[in-house]
Amino acid sequence: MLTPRTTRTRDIRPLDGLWRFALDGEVGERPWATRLPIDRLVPVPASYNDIFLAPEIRSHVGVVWYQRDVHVPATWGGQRIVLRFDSATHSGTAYVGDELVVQHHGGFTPFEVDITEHVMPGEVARVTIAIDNRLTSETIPPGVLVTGKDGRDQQLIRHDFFNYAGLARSVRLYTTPVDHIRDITVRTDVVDGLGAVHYEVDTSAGSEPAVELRDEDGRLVTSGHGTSGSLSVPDPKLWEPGNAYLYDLVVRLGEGGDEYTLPVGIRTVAVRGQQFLINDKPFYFTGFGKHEDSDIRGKGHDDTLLVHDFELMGWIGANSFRTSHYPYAEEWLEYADRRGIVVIDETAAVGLNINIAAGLVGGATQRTFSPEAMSDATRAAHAESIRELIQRDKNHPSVVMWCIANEPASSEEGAREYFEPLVELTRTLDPTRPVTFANQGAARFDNDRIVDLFDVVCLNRYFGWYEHTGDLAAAEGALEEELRGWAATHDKPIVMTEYGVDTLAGLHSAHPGPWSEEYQIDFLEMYHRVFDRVDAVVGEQIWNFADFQTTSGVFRVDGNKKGVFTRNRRPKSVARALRARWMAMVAAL
Ligand code: GCB
Repeated sequence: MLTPRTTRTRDIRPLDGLWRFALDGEVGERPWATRLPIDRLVPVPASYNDIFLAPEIRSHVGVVWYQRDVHVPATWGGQRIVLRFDSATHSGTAYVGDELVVQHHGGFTPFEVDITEHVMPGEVARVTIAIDNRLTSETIPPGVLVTGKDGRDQQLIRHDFFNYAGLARSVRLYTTPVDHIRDITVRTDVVDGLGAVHYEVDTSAGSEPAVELRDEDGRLVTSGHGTSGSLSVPDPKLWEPGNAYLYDLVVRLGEGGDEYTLPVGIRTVAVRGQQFLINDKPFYFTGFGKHEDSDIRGKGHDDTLLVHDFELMGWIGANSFRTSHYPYAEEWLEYADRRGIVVIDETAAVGLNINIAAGLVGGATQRTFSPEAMSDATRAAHAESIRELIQRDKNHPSVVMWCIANEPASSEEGAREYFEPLVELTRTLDPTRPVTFANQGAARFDNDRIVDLFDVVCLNRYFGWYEHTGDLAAAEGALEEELRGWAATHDKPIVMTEYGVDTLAGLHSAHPGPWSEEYQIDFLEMYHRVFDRVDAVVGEQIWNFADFQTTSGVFRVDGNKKGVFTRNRRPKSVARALRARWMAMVAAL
């Protein structure tokens, strides 16, 4: 499945804007077959939750309906017409007119359907989609549905971010010729200074494509023929962190046939001993775990926020981020490709651990990997989420590693049996990128059961916050002991993919204690001292780039406040200290 682009042979009609909107209980039997009332409109792209004031919308559990009419251009006759949703969180069932045309599960990856038979160029078509936000043990991320004493459905989630839902990314109609390019896969390599672009083209009718590689000035570098092949690039300009270079791979099906242009960055990624190599050079990750999250929009994609977040990352000296805890809108990767920002790309498999709370506050534990919790059905959904992530993101040079889960119960019985086939699947789908998962504190170097299956040790640690709260001296000892333990037992690079403290912007203290801006500074300084003493540490990604919304609870005051920036992107005091460290690292390169 290719990202929709306009080319000589392809056109796009965006369906973003205001759609009619209703909760399931507000409509009759077959809402797609009627016109929904126009008294409530919802913007797309946006999560619907925070837009309206009615609590029954914000905390709705179940199905909502989106609908709009679209004029199919009269000029589109003879073309193949495709309806594409960049995401529907967490599952979508779409109708065109009275017909069900596509269903999709998984809230963070795209789906599309050929609707040529369902629409008439020059006429108006009615597009309706039912979106279900419910999470169960058979979805990724998993959740639990319970019925409250008042008879209402309640959604329990196992992750620390608000369960935003709806059409948070773009919706489009687009065309291709009938005989069209279905997919392109590229892999790049550099051998003895010679670049190689290996390509595979999947076409609908088996026609022979012609391919051209053009440089950033549009000059032809080299060309080839056929559904697969290798293009040699003498003196390649490499895609490098902080210094991106993108070629264009132009694919054509014969004279006047379908045409598609794919940006291609030539680079290599490898893990050697305790080093992470990009283009054969040791790479040190600086940056953040992020969220797609902002006021009012929830997880709604917004190019303004995208560009501003990259500006802030550039200002502070971040060279990377992790798409915690789900695949982000593809615009994030396209922009990272252009800006030379390195991405650890994560599935939505967050919360495969039913004992985290018990671990923090004490209490009875149960088996996570069992038919009652994370079962074979969970794993099947997890496998699908890996397939869809790699299918969508395989061609992005910015993506240097797949992260297939966040904080699973990796020290528990059953973890290995659960993960082994998933790691194998990931490697089969993409043999070129390292694979990792983000490890949770209860799974240490001496009791984790799965790390050896992976290439890089990614650790999420909160010494000084959830443990040794307020005692940075004790936290420093514990952190160093753990890092040295991992380094001694595993010949793999270590990236700290989470470390951070809730910090209330504006709270200052001469006795730097938790929640104050001073404590955030001292906490990060301490971690950085330790990282600098342990050679196997090849990266630091702070939790979190910005404050973000969560479910209400005694642990959270209007969301998680571990941001280096506030939710509306104002820097906390720590930002300058961080900038000084990361800029000095850039200067030393
Ligand atoms: C974690 C999770 C992240 C949370 C964070 C926290 O370990 O991976 O989703 O938001 O801790 O702040 O507790």
